[in-house]
Amino acid sequence: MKTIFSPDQLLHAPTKEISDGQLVPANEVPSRAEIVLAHLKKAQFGEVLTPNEFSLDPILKVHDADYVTFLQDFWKLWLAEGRTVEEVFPFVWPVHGLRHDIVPDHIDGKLGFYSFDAGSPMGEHTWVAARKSAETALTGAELILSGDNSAFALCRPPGHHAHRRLYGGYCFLNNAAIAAQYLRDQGVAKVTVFDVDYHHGNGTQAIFYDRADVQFLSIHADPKVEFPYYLGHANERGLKEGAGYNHNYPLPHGTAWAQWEEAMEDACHSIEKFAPDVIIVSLGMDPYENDPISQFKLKTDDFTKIGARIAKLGKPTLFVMEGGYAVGDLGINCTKALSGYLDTVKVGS
Ligand code: Q9C
Ligand code: ZN
Repeated sequence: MKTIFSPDQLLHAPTKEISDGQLVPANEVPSRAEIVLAHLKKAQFGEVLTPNEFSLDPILKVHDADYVTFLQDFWKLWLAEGRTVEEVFPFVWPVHGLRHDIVPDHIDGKLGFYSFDAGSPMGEHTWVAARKSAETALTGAELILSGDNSAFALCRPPGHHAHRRLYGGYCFLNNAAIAAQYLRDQGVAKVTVFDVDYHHGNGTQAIFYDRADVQFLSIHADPKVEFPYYLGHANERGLKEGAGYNHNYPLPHGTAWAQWEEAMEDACHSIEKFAPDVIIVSLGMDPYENDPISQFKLKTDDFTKIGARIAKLGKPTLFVMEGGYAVGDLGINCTKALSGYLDTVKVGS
């Protein structure tokens, strides 16, 4: 299995985030990607390619043009306002009853308009890194199109929380959604996005919610008690043509393998029924028992089992990295998921 990664993805390097009422050290840091890369190399997992270059078109198929322009320009606007702080945070949002139809000119108004949390630091290089991360996913999609049975897009910053016109949850561009849409536009009829990150993939769900050509399934902590709080409930089943193509598995804090696996079995049956041409896995390693921001209890070997079960679905599969913040164990957990997949595919064929 080939891995795709660009060193430019390391340029987004937040040092702190807002959480629990204070500035705390950032969780979504460059070393996450470096440790995954180091472990894949150590395991002699396969070639590591840098992403191909793409025009903005495939990104603009998923994200609104004004949002992409904001991501490209916010640093300039921040500096123009005389700000010297290197990390950019919103502090006011157009929530219930406030207007959504006029985009403010001021940087602080724009930051709140285009975000849904205060926990996603941005800086000078965030756009470059996010764009490369999306191109990493797109290159993975190209590998699948050219006949590879699987690929690993080592995306960072992650993507699954980003909506068409909103950033949040450390995510700016929805890498998995951009890859799914690209596959559709290249003639792939049916795509499944299977999200195993600890957090609900609210952005991916919202992007495909009224569509029957992209199935979305997510196993995650119950939004009643976990970020992103306002999406990810079991009764969100899709709208219009998309009705029946969205599946959420909210699970309680403390969930360990047996309960997680039960949800995965159900999800896999729905995937089999949908019979996608390609599966994209939003691969978060944060269901891990030692993850600093998660309250699930998966163990390292459980990631092997996740990969193996996905392999049994028997479809070309693009793995797209999402979360996972136990940096010390992130490399091994990720490698386990991917080798669990690959070893099972090999036995099967
Ligand atoms: N006190 C992803 O895994 N807030 N994003 C955490 C902890 C946001 C996670 C606060 C977590 C976002 C891609
Ligand atoms: Zn997560």
